[in-house]
This record gives sequence, structure tokens and C-alpha cells, in this order.
Amino acid sequence: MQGLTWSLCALLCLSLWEESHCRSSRDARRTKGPSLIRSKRAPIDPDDKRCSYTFLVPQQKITGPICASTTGPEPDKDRVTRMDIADVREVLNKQRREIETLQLVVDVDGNLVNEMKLLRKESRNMNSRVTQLYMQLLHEIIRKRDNSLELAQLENRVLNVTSEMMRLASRYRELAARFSTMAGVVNNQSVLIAALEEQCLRTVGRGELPIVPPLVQVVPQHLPVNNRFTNEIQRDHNNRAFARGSRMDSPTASPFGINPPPPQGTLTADGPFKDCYQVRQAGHTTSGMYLLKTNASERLIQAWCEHGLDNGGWTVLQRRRDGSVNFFRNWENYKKGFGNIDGEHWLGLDNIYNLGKQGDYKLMIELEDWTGKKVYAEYSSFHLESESEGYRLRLGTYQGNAGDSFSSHNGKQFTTLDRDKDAFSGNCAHFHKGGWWYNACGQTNLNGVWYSGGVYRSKFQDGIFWAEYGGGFYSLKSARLMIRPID
Ligand SMILES: [Ca+2]
Repeated sequence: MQGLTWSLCALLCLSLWEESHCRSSRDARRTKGPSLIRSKRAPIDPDDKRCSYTFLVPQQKITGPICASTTGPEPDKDRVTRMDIADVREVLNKQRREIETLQLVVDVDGNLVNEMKLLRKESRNMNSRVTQLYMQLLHEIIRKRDNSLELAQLENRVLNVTSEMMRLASRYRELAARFSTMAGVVNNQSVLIAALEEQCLRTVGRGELPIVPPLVQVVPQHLPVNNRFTNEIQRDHNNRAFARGSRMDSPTASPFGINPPPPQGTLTADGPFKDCYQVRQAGHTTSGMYLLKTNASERLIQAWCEHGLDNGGWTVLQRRRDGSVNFFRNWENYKKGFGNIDGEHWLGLDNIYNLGKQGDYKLMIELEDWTGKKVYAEYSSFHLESESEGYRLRLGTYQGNAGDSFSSHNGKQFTTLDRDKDAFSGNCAHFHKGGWWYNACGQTNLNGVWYSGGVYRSKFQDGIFWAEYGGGFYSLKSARLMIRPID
């Protein structure tokens, strides 16, 4: 009887254990079994994960024998407990393995989650970058479209300007042709007017007509053209050419040297030199005023040395450029020289003669028309004879692009308004209003009247002309006579 009771107790215990298999004490409290209450055993050591149980026997009315006994069969109780423990341990081990497996899975899942997070973050960054690049591309496209529009506008403008230029060039050519024709007509009419005037005077005055020199008949094929030509050249001549202190009909009395103008250019303390070529050889490369002294004279000469043309070393004998100086002067003036060394001037026949005696010189004549074009006439040799020979001109052979209008003056003496040495029956200086080596009278008049604008109208050909370049009625804008020793 007692053994049966222990067996029932053991069974009850086993079944209870199976039912509440390691549930927590909370779950145990929630269990509202009418017959079994499992109380919490507190405190439970968290490290001790083994379950421990307290079996409470339900209160019931004991009607039979009580199986609890302190002196019960110990061997049966020990055997059951070991089995249980073995089972429990086996189950526990199994669960631990499952837990470990689950833990591994959880770890792997955690890594995957982290990787997923990283990937998501990366994806967001990539999206942001793609958006940024797209915006940049959009801006670039817009910019290129704007550029292409601007380019198209510029091309249109270039086309318009080119078209306008072509139209203007065409118009300019038309005007140049018309001007050339009109200039020819003016030239011819001047000759005709002069002839008619002569005929008229001859008829009225019954032959008591002053003899006038023949006009230069050269009408060049290509007149230098400029846009400032008007029919008011004569007025301009009267008002402007001699507006700076001299009258055309009364030669200036003060010769160069007596009342010299204040120098406005550079004047080196170096020197004196025999000529500008020696100045150049001394190392001076700046064009300007230098002191010269020729071998034949003790007199110092202020002269303009041109070092900017053809390697320099040119001594300037004469210069015209703005009409600021009257060149209609007497013999004494032409002998001594006059004008401003840094502007219009005449170096003086005496000085030119003394310079030429020092060696073999060549002559360069530089002419500039009213379009700014410059042409040159060079003569292979140049010197003057003495005053007793009327400063007779001695020229070599011509070369250049201005045409040779000076060789016809070769061998002629110098003529001024008060000393007639020319080949004409009258005085060429009176008609040409200058001093020159006149023939009868000549193909060039570089000491004539400075007319503004080029083509001029005058009773006589008294402008600064060079027949081969512009004709007798085209007054040049500037002219220079220069000498340098022959190379
Ligand atoms: Ca004469």
C-alpha cells in the first residue's frame, strides 16, 4: 500500500513537471489550476538557469492513508529523480542547441540588417548624387543653348557688318572714280582758264601782257585722293596757309640765325658733328636737333637729324608739313636759312653748299600726299656749286617710286624773288611763290605755297607740287629733302 502511494506521487510529480515544464514563476502564478499552485521561489539566481520546483499537494480531505513518510523507500525516489534530471538535461541541451542555432540565425540576420541599412544609405546617397548630376546636366544644356544663340547672333552681326563694309567699299570706289574724273576736269579747266585769261588780257591790253611761265601739263592717271577736298582751297590758302605770322606778298626780313625761334626738339650737348651721319655713327639713334659744324666754316649749324628712316644718319635740308612758315622769301633768307628746325624750315644754301663739299652725298626726297601715303625720290649724288655760281644744282641719277620730277632742274642756279637766275624770261619765283632751282619754270616746286587739302585752284602753279606725283595742281601735304654720305 505504501509502495503504491509513492508510485502515484511520482506519477503526479512527473505529469505536473511535464505540464509546467520550466515555465517562469509568473506563468505559474497565472495558472489557475484548481488543484495545483506553484509558488515563486524568490529570489532566483539569474545565473542558475536550472528550474527548481516546489510541489504542493492540493488540499484535500485525506480519507486514506498518507503516503508521505520520512522513512519511505529512498531507493525508488532517487531513481526517478535521476531519470528526470537526465531527461531534463537532454531537453535543456536540445533547447540550448536550438537557442544557439537561433542565436546564430539572429546574428546573421543582424548582419544582414546592418548591410541592408548600409545599402539603403548608399542608395540614398547615390540617388542624391544622380539628382545633382542631372541638375548639372540640365544647366549645362541650358547654357549651351544660350551660347549657341549668342553665337548665332554674333554671326548675324558679322554678316551684317561685312555686308555694310562691302556696300561702303563699293560706294567708296564709286566716289573715288568720280573724284578722279572731277579732279582731271578741274586740272584741265585751270589750264583752260589760264589760257582764256591770257587771251582776254591780250585782247583788252593789246598785247601788254606780263609773260607767264608754261603750266605743268601733267595730269596723273591716279591722283592722290583725300576726303577733305573742297572748292574752298583758295580761301583756305588765304586764311590758313599764312595765318601764323607772315604775309605771302611781303617776304620775311628776318633770316634764320638772326632771330632764331626757341628750339622745341631735343638738342644734345654732344658735338658738334660734321653731319648727321657722324651723329648716327657716334651712337645717337633718336631723331632730333643736333649741332653740326662743317669743315668749311666755323659757324655752328642747328640741324634736324633723321634717324628713323633707312638706318638714319640723314641731315634734313628742308621740311614742309603744315604751312606754318612762309617760304616766299628773298635771296638772303634762302642763303642763311629760316624756319623752325623742329618744324618747317630751310637749312640755308650756304650750309647746304658747305655740307656737300665734305664728301659724296646722296639726296632723298620724301613726299606725303593727303591720304597719308609717302613716296620717295632718291638721287645717287647731290651737291651745290658756290654762291658765285648761284648755288647751281648737281644731281645724280634718279631712283624711287615718286617719279623723276627733279632731273629737269639739274644744272640750274637758285632763283628767288629778288635774284632771277632761271631759264624763263620772267622770274619763276614770282609765279611759283618760292625759291628754287627753277628752269622755265619746272616740274617741281617744293618751296611753294602750302595748300590744305591737295588739289588747289590758283592762277599759277604755286603749290608744293611734284609733277610726276599729283600734277601741278596738287599740293602735297608734306615734303622733306635729306642728304647722307653715299654708302
Ligand atoms: Ca628768268
